[in-house]
Amino acid sequence: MQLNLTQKILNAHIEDQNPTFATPVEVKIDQTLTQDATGTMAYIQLEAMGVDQVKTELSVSYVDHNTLQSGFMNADDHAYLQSIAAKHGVLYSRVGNGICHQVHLERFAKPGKTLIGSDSHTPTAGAMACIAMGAGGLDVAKAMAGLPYTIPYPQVVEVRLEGKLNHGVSAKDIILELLKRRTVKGGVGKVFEYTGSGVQYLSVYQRATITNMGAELGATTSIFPSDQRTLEFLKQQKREQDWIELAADPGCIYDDLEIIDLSTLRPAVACPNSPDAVSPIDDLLHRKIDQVAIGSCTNSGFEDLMKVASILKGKTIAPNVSLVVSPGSRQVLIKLMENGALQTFVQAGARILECTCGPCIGMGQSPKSNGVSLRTFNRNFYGRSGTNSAGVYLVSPEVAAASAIAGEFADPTTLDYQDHDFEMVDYVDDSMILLPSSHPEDVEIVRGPNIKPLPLNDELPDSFTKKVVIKLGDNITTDHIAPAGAEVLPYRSNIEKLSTFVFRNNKEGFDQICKANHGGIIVAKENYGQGSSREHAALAPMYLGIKAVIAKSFARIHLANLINFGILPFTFKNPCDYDTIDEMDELEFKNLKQLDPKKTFVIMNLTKNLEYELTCQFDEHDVPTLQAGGTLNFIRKMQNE
Ligand code: MIC
Ligand code: SF4
Repeated sequence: MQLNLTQKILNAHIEDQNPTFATPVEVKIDQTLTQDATGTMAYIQLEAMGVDQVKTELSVSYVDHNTLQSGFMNADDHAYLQSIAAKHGVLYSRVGNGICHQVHLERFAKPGKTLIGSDSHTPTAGAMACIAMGAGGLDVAKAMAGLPYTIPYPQVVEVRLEGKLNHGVSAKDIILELLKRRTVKGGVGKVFEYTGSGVQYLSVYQRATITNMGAELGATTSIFPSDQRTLEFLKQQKREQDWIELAADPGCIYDDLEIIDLSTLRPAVACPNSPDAVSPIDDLLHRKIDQVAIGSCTNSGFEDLMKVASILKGKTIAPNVSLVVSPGSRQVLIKLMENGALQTFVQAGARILECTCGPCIGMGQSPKSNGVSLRTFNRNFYGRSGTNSAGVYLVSPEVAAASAIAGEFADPTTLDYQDHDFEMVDYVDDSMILLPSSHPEDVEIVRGPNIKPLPLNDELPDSFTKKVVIKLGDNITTDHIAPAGAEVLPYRSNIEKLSTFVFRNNKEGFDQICKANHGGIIVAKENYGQGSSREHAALAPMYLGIKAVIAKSFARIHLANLINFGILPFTFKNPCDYDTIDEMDELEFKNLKQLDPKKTFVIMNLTKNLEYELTCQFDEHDVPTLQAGGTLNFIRKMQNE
């Protein structure tokens, strides 16, 4: 049978050889990655599972998110992560070595492999023809313990790229075009597989921008074939031995088709506050800007930064603009130092930040009040930059650089600069990647006071009555649920403290409301939990006593996280029921010991005396987990039995 590339790799990693759309399949995982903001929880959970040495081919722990170290908290996390990696057979990419997705793409991703990471942009590695998916930390811990990762078998959308990008138009503009067409919820349950004559003109770095931001479609992942461009990249990384040719079989079938003629694209901009609010640059030209931030796992590779340097060369940024640049990896930074590009940045007036996520996750560089910030990043969700009143616009590195000089939205297609053929020899440097200990038994785990024990949920009772503690709209992001930023991120290993920030931009004092009402129920519209993979967006509400979320639909990773932490996810059978619920209505859930996901689940709104029919967003094999109060409780229960 002719298979597309996604089916080829997935089917080689699952038992069921005739899976149908949406049926749960267990995928064998070859590689895992974690980052520090989600990694501490993942490793605490790995410890709780009693695993000595990881069972994967490769597991890497990166430190790239929380690097401000104001206070002891970040440093406590780093020390814990370094010791736990040494003990359990995990490679450790030290702080400063680069952003996890960038480093993983450069140093470790291999065609044909499966990878899960406790970060939603793990699909970046799909640029290297692997099936790379974001997951909650607990699922990554399970994969490290040798257990498969369960996903609903996806539909595969062929994205056929035709033609060639014009000068000044970027890979970022391709993914923004797709976001415009498909929206932030258009990719749920789907893999976007890139084909067509246009693929050969895109380097691995350009492909990585596209697969990275495929996460914003809500997609399971995105993937490119492994071809001569892949080999070229692997040669630059001195690992051509990892190359195999890999593509879809000719004549294979896809579930859906999207055609993009690259030669017709213009530079694009995602306007506040959603990556799918896409407009052509032409609609924004000459509007004044205040800040430009270049970097993040989307656009911080060698080529992107060389294009930026080429645009900035000999120029100075406009007086009204603050420009920051964060290179994606230390080896890229070293190369930029050697070839003079770094000097160009500094001479132009840029401030050079660490090779970390930095402003992308609100770790500094918040714009001024009502500021206009152009960022080469992937997310512009409300509040994420740290300034709620600011407007964050997502753009390509070319638009960012051109606009930094002009002081207003500017069109790079009219500028003369080098946009390809950058010299990329001898830039591999793994000296900040630590190998695990050869004497793991001697390694002491370092547990500073910021590493708190993981809170556990109670068993699910047979019935409960709880109030609706918050009623929300569409596309609620994990940045709404469990915000990030410099003030909050230090508490990722301290759920009690973290829970005080839940929904702080939606409802002041949400944690107190939950406490006063002994927990509660969350009600929302479409695509609840979009964005990050952070399981904290389930864990912190669980800690506050949230028992169920009733929404019109869910984002994939967050749904899995809710189940993992024993929070019941339901959708409305009749979506209009949403309109009849108000905050503080009392909902009654009964017969949870007989939970049958194939049947409609009926609850009562006691306040309004109304009955609602709900559809379970879990299947039979999730029921014991939910009844036990989450995956860890369930594993413990099994171990005791
Ligand atoms: C993000 O981009 O939102 C993050 C921060 O990288 C998250 C992970 C986290 O919250 O730690 C993600 O994308 O999963
Ligand atoms: Fe880091 Fe931003 Fe990428 Fe998330 S999206 S991994 S915060 S650079």
